[in-house]
Amino acid sequence: MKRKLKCNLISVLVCISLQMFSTSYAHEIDLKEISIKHPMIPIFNSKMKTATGYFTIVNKRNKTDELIMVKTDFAKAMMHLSKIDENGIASMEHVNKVIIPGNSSVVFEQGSLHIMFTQLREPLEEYMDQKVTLVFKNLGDIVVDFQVEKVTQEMKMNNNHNH
Ligand SMILES: [Cu+2]
Repeated sequence: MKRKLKCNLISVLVCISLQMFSTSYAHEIDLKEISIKHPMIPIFNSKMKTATGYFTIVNKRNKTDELIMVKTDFAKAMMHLSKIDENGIASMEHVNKVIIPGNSSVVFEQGSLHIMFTQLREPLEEYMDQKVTLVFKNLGDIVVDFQVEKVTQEMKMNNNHNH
């Protein structure tokens, strides 16, 4: 009897640690109210003075929420929206908040919404995750590990990030 109990306890512990591992590996936050999918920061070289952050927010509630601020220790962070005008000129503007309607998702991606990181404290390095706090009006602060990923030449050429 005693022995069986011990075995069960061990399998529960193994199960918990496996779950913890898979969560951190996936770089994904899945809460009851919200999911943050594939948070990543692409890097091209080690001399970058600015960087961008991409991810997807899935609002699982019926209620609208708003992303009202982004904070980090490694850089100054703000939300930007990239646009291309009728002459094909790319520009971006600062946005104070991003509305996430209930039961829908908002994608931060290249050429659209993104987090702009400036005044980097130290160079970003591949596999060195960076913590970013997303501040929601209703849900409050959610700390997310952004995966720093080296990107291909192709993506670099498409990256028209003019400041
Ligand atoms: Cu920007």
